[in-house]
Amino acid sequence: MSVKEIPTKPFDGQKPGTSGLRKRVKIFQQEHYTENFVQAIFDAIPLSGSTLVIGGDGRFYSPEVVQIILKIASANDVSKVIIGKDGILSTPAASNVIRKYKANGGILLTASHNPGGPNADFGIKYNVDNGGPAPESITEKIFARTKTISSYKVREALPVDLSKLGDTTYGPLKVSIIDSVKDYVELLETIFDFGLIKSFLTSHKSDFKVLFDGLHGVTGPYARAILLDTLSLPESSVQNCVPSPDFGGGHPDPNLTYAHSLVEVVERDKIPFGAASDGDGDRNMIYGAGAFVTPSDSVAIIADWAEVIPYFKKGGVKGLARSMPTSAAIDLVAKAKGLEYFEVPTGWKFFGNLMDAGRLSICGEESFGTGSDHIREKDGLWAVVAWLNIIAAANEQDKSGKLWGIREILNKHYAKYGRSFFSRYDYEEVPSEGAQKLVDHVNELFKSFHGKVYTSSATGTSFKVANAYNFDYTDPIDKSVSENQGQVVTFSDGSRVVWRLSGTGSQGATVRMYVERYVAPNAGEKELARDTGEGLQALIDVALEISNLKQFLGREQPTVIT
Ligand code: VG1
Ligand code: CO
Repeated sequence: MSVKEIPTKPFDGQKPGTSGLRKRVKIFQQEHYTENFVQAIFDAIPLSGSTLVIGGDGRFYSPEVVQIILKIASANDVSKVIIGKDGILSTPAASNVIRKYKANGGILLTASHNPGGPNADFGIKYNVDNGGPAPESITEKIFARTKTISSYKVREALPVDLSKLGDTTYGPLKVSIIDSVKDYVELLETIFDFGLIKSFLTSHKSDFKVLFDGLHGVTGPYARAILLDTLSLPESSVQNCVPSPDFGGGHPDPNLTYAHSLVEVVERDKIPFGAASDGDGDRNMIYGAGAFVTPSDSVAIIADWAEVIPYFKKGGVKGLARSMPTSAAIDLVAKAKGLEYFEVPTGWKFFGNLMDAGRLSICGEESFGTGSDHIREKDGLWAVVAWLNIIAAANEQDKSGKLWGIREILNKHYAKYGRSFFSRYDYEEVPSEGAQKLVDHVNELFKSFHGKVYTSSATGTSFKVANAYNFDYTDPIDKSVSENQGQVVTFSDGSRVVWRLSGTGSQGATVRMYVERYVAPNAGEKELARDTGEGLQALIDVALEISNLKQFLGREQPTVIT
């Protein structure tokens, strides 16, 4: 079993985006393509003698890629790999395994919420020893290496049977196949008050039903273990919880558009608590009958209620954070509690340094990502159980017998802090040229923007520009700088519009437009309870008009509205 050196040539475009390298499966299947990228990881990061974790969402082409990684890892003198059974580990579970077993890093095979299957997407992401996504300094090194690579190393041995738990070898490489779910469930048991949640759910079997939709992604087995085995909920509390390599042909993204399987059943059966997660298990949507929680509100509410969660009660809350486009709802909680808070660029990798430095406990992104410093990835099921914990605690606190559900928690929050109406318009897979023209146009406007007044023709509401800038970020811990992370316009009433190009698409360009308008608690119940689309209509009109977006992108309507 000698090491062979295989000659190769660089491929264009192996640049990891917001969250790893994501391309069509067909691209990864080209001869040498996957091998090049994996070897570039080993060339960019010293991993000889190290322990690596391998896992993923089980999407189409994953089993083949696990065997490719074994060949290359073995030839590059990696000493041990820990693999989730059948190559499966949700993204949060992989982060936990890296931390728990003190591995040097991990390779995650996922394209998250992007569809899977032979004609859809695959992805490879490298995580570092804190369990989080590699920072830009490392992904840039990997990308640089992909541009000069001329050969990769392999050692051929018999393929490892990924379905058999236990220890084996691949040449000199030690291989350990572990249960995909067990460590993760044990982790959540140290965080939440499962006793309280269980007793609440058991005593409200008839008036507080729960429905979790795995969207055929990786979370199915995790959700079953937590909701059915640990919390004793009935089988009818989960749906689409058998992971499939093409996610049942669907788009495993928990939002109101793609998670319609959940929305329909929740509304039809009037289910008070519904939730869904994405393909790799790091995203979540909380949605009960007539009550949708925006991710920006969700993280603010979890932060506000943190002390009912044993993990935070014991360890305290060190600081809060959100990605730049996320609404400022969490900032208000931080101010009220006297906590430090941060605004970082889009992508979970920007939270890691703050957590490692002990300055951040709870954070989130508007893109249905919520999490804490228990690991270094966002965590879909963590957020679901956090909400159950909060609801159980709210019911325990209120002795009047009133039933607290999602709506009651939301209303209480708005009455105390006001409400940040928030929406995101996505224009997916538009021509890259049009997207660039839009960016250039907005930059041009920025030069003479201050003080300009824009009026929505539909509603007559006016907005006066207060500030306009490109968002640049300097990491408070390592001082690394990330420039041009989105174009921001703020208005004198505190409203805000952001335009950003996505870094996770696999084809063309995707433009995201984020709009936010704050309404103070004294605006009254009626104003606070308005429909999101209605509350934001005037601002959206103005945002579309000033950016000339429809003309540049050639699209009348966004692909997705969240
Ligand atoms: C999107 C989201 C971002 C998220 C990223 C990865 O990135 O906007 O908030 O961190 O996806 O999520 P972009 O660059 O396309 O806007 V996941 O669930 O794909 O790991
Ligand atoms: Co994901």
